[in-house]
Amino acid sequence: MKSFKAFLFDLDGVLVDTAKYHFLAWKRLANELGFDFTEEQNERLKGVSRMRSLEILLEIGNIEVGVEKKEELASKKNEWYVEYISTMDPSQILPGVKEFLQELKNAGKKTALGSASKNAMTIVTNTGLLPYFDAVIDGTKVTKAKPDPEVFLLGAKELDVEPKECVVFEDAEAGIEAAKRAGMYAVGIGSYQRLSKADLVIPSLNGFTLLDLEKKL
Ligand code: B16
Ligand code: MG
Repeated sequence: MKSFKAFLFDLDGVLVDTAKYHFLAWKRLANELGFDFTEEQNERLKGVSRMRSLEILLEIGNIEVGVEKKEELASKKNEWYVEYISTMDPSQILPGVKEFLQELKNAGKKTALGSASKNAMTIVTNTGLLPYFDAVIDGTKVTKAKPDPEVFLLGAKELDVEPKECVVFEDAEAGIEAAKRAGMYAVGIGSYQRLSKADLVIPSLNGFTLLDLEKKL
C-alpha cells in the first residue's frame, strides 16, 4: 500500500473558517462603495488572493478604479480583517482538525501549511495550531497565487520530500488544481460537485483518520 510522507494543509476552509471574516470585511467595503455583497457572491473569493478578490468585488459593483486606489481599498479591507481575526482562539479550529494533526505527529509524518493568506501566521498563532506544523508556507512567501502549484511545491521543498510523497487538503477548486499541478494527491474538503478534480472528496476532517485515507488508495 502506498504510504505518504508529508501532509500539506490549506488554512481557510480546511483548518478554520476564516471565510466568514473575509466576507464581513469585503461586505463592509462594498457597502462603503455603495453596493451590497452577498454570501453567495463571496464563494467566488475563496482561495483567491487579496488583490484578485478585490478585482472580483469591484466587477460585482461595476466599479473601475486605478492601481493606487486598488492598493488603498485592499489595505482598508485587510485592516478590518486583521481586527476580526485578532479575536480568534483555539475554539475556532474546525472539528476533527486537532485530532488528525495529532495522529499525523504520532505517526511521524511531516506537515506543512500551504495558504494564500498573508495573515496565516496570525491565525495559526492565535488558534494554537502553529506547533503542529513543520513548515509554514503562506502568502508572504509565494509570488504566484493558486492554481499555480508554487505554494505546495515550496512546502514539499521545505519538508525535504518529493511532491509524489505529499497529500494536500484543500477546500477551493483553485487549490485542488494547484495540488494536482504540483503532482500531489489531492483531498477535497466540501462538496463533490465543486471539487470533482480531487482524488478524494470528504465533507470535513471531522472523524477522518490515516486509515480512512489508506483504504481509498
Ligand atoms: P489575505 P487559504 C485564502 O486563504 C482565502 O481563502 C481567500 O479568501 C483570501 O483572499 C486569501 O487567503 C488571501 O488572504 O488577504 O489574508 O492575504 O484558503 O489559501 O488559506
Ligand atoms: Mg481555502
